[in-house]
Amino acid sequence: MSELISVEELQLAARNHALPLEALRWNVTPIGLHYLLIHYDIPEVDPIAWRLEVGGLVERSLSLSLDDLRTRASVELAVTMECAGNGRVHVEPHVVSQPWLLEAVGTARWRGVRVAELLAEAGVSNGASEAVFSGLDRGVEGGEEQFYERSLPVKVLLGSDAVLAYEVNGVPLPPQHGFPLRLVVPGWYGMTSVKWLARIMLVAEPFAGYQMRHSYRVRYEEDEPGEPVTTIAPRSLMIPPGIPEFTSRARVVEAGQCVVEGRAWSGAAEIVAVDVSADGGATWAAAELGDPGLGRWAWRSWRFTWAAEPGEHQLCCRARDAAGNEQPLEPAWNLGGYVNNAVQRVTVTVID
Ligand SMILES: Nc1nc2c(c(=O)[nH]1)N[C@H]1C(S)=C(S)[C@@H](COP(=O)(O)O)O[C@H]1N2
Ligand SMILES: [Mo]
Repeated sequence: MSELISVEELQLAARNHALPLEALRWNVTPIGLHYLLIHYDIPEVDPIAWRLEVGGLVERSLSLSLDDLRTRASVELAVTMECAGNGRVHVEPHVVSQPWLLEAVGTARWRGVRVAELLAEAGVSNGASEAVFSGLDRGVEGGEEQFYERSLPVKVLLGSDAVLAYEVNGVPLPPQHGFPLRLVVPGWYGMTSVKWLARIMLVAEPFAGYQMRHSYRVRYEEDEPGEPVTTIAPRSLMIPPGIPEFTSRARVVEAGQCVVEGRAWSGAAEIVAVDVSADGGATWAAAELGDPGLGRWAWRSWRFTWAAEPGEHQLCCRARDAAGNEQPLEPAWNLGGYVNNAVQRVTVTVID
């Protein structure tokens, strides 16, 4: 975090807020505390006139009202969503975009219709390789005017728990989270979960819209295609212990037994361990994992009892998943500042 951020980045940060870290206390994030990422403007959608169009390489095109969707069989999934740019501010050299520190995450209960069921009803035609999800929000990015659009392979969708959600935490989607309907793809970084959905089109060739071809790719040079950003890499975050100083957020903790708690998640495989260090990563000890009450797609709680002795300490936490992916100690750079899941470091002053 050596370079200062600009007023333009502050403008983005003020629009797109993060989860205050103390809100990690809630297993399901109260929706107003869930992070937000909106590339363009929040559209105002008339729910009466609105339709979801399903077309392209399908046997039967569908045009569905909100009532059509709400009267179908529904599922509710607890999903931890995280922005692929989370951690961007910590990579060097500085990457200019939404300046996330570490808190672009939240867990919500999303209710809606399974994408796989809707695709089965429309009938996937031979030769359909991807589904393109189009939002109603329009803007300019990289000099290109566009609606926000992302695609997923049909095979991935049919094998996933992806839902078209019209409710979150028991209420209709708020405007900022995609009213009246959004895609939610568990385990994938947030950019996949297109908000303000208008259309799902099945296509034969990989979709080359801006958000697929240019954004959300791990690239080291402007002119290389790079690798697409897909599932969420493991991360753990702690609730900063003690009390904060207002402007610096520096933590003050009383000496003695200090219970450090947090959450951990991974899209690729389930979390199997969280380790905690109180000396900046020199030595580590295992935290105790809570039960996975919200299911596979939501974060898991953890806790660690720390014998806090007077002085300055740096607390760190590090998650590992069942596929053997572990958080690195140092951030790794790429052009977009994506997928930086380096360990969180919290400096605390312990007083007598
Ligand atoms: N239509 C549309 N969908 C979108 C976006 C957007 O700007 N427009 N942002 C994406 C990104 S980058 C993220 S991280 C998530 C954020 O979802 P949330 O704001 O509900 O937390 O929405 C995704 N879906
Ligand atoms: Mo994002």
